[in-house]
Amino acid sequence: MERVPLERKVLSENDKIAATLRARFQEHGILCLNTISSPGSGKTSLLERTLASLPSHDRVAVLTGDIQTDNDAARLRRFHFPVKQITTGGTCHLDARMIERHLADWKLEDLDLLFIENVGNLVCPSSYDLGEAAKIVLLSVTEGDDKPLKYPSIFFKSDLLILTKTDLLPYVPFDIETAAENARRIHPGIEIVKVSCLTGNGFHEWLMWLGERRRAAKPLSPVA
Ligand SMILES: Nc1nc2c(ncn2[C@@H]2O[C@H](COP(=O)(O)OP(=O)(O)O)[C@@H](O)[C@H]2O)c(=O)[nH]1
Ligand SMILES: [Mg+2]
Repeated sequence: MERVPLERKVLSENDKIAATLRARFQEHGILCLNTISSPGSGKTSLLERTLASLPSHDRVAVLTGDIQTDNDAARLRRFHFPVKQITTGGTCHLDARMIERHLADWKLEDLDLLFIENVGNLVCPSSYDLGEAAKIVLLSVTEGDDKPLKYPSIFFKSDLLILTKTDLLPYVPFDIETAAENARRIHPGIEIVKVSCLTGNGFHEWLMWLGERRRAAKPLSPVA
């Protein structure tokens, strides 16, 4: 019985920090995207291929969360953009304070795009606002097309669903249209792209979505 008020307090404290972060991101015209999925759905792979596609002068950074190891930061640093690992030491999600702390020595005026890779988990990260402009949920074709119905919260809260590992479709009983329908039953307006990080299929659609969101995040420049 004591649990509910305590959870509310933690979440409302998180919401306050997240609101401050969101205001700072907006002030600097930074698009912040929070990527969420089960462990192994391909978050780091998506970010690797995305970073590889961006020009080296692009003002992009990544915060990547895991319970242990800085393996993902090491993978992502190969692309020469600023990357920091957030190691939670057991916590199954990132929270806004972790984001605030790890941003402390980056100059926000040097950034246009911030990717957050959340800890692999389809449940807990959905409750923690990180100040992002949008949550992106990834679901790989090896996880089952029923998952949007089983874990509705994250599908409801995400602007975009990325169905990943589509190169494996010939080998697994996963109906991609059923997965999309299930996601739309939970969140009728959710946008959906289908990608393979192995072959690059669908990357054009993902990069188009990203480009549109980046343009929308920039304040209009004054007309001369
Ligand atoms: N076949 C296939 N494997 C993939 C794809 N994307 C990622 N993987 C593999 O899936 C595993 C987990 O990927 P990773 O990016 O680490 O997932 P994360 O835990 O969500 O960050 C790795 O072995 C990747 O090589 C894909 O599009 N196709
Ligand atoms: Mg990862």
